[in-house]
Amino acid sequence: MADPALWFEHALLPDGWAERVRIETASGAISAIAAGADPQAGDARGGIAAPGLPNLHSHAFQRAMAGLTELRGPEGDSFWTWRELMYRFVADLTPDDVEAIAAQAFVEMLESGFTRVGEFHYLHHGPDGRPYADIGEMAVRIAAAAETTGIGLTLLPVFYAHSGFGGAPPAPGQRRFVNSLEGYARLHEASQAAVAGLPDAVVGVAPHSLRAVTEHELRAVAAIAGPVHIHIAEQVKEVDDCRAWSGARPVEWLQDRFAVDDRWCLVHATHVTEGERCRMASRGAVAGLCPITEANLGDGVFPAARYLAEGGAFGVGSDSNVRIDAAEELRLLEYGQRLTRRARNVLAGREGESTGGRLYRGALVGGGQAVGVPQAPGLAVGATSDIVSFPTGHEAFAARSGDAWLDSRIFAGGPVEHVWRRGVRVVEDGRHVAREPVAARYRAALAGLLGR
Ligand code: NGQ
Ligand code: ZN
Repeated sequence: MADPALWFEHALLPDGWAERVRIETASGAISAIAAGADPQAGDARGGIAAPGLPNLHSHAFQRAMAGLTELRGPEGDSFWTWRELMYRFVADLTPDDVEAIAAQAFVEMLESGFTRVGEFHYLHHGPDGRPYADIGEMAVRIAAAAETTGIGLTLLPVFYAHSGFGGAPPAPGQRRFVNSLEGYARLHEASQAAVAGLPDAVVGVAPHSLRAVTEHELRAVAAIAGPVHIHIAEQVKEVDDCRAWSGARPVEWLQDRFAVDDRWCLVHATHVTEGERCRMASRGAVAGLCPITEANLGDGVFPAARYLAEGGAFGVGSDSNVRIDAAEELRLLEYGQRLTRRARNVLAGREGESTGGRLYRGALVGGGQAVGVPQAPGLAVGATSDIVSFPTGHEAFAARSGDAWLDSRIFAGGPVEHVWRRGVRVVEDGRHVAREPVAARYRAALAGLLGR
């Protein structure tokens, strides 16, 4: 069925920027693109259009603890002390809470220009560790939040079984995450059922980390179809523990045993050697970078300059959702490189290339690959009609053109104007159409949760 057409003053197409672009959508996909076109009566209009970005890695529930872990503890605050706080927070969450929090997170993602989320979903069971009557109860809630907000969902049900390398038994704080392989098969089936009502959902698999799975379990999980996402080499301690256990570093261990190809998304991969990095790039795996969370948790800095120069695929994710902002993820990705290398325009590939343009197109293509929805570096016929526009009238975009619009969006605070998902406008003038009821439900959930 044809939807109302969209008309933009400017639009990013795969081969560059075009003016006066009219886009038709049918059944959620772009069916025609005409440049140099006049708007027609009834067309929705916007300023500068580009495809929405995929958010390749999120734990939606963590949005509710954003800002609550910035208090200095007794000593040595770290990723691991943060994780203890996160485990305490997770202990009480109900399915209603999870749905309310996820909807709020998804609203904020859409408002920042993310149009699809890879939800790395591991909070499966009740507080005592027993599955809900429907083992996919929490997946149903994530799907409901996606439906409420309109965001595209790539659901990545997580397999989690151990607390450390070599199959160590899970810790009490992890009991809500844990499944046997048999349980996981049921959970995976239930996850597919949970998203069946969404028009373009994708289901992949997510072995949580090499800390949480054995080789045997990883083989079984990776044998299931769809994108494979795994946390890897995020913390130095994780690398050290992996070496103590196996003699190899995490990425190396994985690459020696699995064909880590374009099906795989290596989330963080912060601490890699040159050899590991080159192998990632040449086999086509996506580096799932989450610069805001990686900064917040004190992870370290991924060697993005060298990796991109080697042609490595990457995308960005909002991970802990401590702050949800697609442009800020890209900005911080570049700024981490600038700060450590004491240089500018590090991730642009060649003289004359815009850094923002390189980052935006790279995150579109690599992110799309990771979430199982291949994506061109611009709006293209056949692609889902997931579109973000920026307002030409805003000062941040004044007297600019082409990739300088993306640079102004990413580095200079240029805001989002509208967002369409499958051709339907879900964000108008920077605000999600369901922001009020979603936020009201979120506030009520948090009042209950933190008052409990
Ligand atoms: C998670 N988050 O699963 O939420 C993890 C922390 C872990 C990040 N790695 C827990 N950023 O890795 O064990
Ligand atoms: Zn994560």
